[in-house]
Amino acid sequence: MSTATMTDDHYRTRLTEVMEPYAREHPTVWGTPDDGPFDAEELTAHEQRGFTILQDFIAPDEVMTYRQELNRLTGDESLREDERVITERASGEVRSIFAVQQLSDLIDQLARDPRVLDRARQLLGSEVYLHQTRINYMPGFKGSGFYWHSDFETWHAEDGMPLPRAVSCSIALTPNFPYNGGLMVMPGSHLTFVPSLGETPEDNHKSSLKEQTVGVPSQEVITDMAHRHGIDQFTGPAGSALWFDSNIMHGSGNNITPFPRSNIFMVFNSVENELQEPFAASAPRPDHIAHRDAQPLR
Ligand code: 6CS
Ligand code: FE
Repeated sequence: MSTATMTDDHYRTRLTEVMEPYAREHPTVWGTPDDGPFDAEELTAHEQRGFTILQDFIAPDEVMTYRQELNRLTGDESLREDERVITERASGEVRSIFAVQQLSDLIDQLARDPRVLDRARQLLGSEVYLHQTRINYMPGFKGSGFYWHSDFETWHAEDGMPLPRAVSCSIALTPNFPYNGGLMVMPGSHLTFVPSLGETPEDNHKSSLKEQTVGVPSQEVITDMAHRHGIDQFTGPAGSALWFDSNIMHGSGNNITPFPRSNIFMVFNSVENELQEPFAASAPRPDHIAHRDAQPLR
């Protein structure tokens, strides 16, 4: 029996010298076809590709309800100074709202909806809790994107997430076109962990959520991965859902079109993977970015 403990650092990153990417040690799919709505073929595809797109995941009337909820939240001036609201550097428009289930009962219920919760439990093979939720607005004309990154690299380094046993569900509330800042993913890239160079600055989250510069892979690594894996894009009508592994390499471009690209992101973590001390940062990030109480979501 190995003496490995949850605090062992299986995914060292934010190093002082270059370390080559290496194979992920842990599964992508932790559950079985009997554990939830995904069948054996879908689970195999998710294990290999690192993401799954479900068209018509929520109905058009539900989309309208959540769109109205987003408008209510962006229209609520009292929220502007709330630490959960991140604004665009250039325009000052709302870029993201974190821990949005605390601000919206509708979104709190969506995270507990069996269509969502049963799939998260199946992929992670356990009870789950919300590690992070956010709404990305990606407004028209001035929406700025997110450079290539692995979410898990940040969640491991800055939040103390031990293993890549977390999954994100992104639900499109506006049509995701190829040209309005749609999420790009490298299929299969989740099977490689890319250690990054450079220590985490104090209070990094105060800048990284506007533009991430620490923890991002080198251009050489991105070039190699893009050639090996290719790049897919999450496009589809409002109501589509993208389930993607915590370690998949992804990013999005700017949005200079008039068409906003608004999504709800819900990040589920296994209750068996609860946050420890950050593996590469001096202090944990605030709870609204990385929830630290791993009570099973019901
Ligand atoms: O740092 C984070 O937790 C957030 N940053 C990005 C770019 N994606 C994942 C996550 O929402
Ligand atoms: Fe991300």
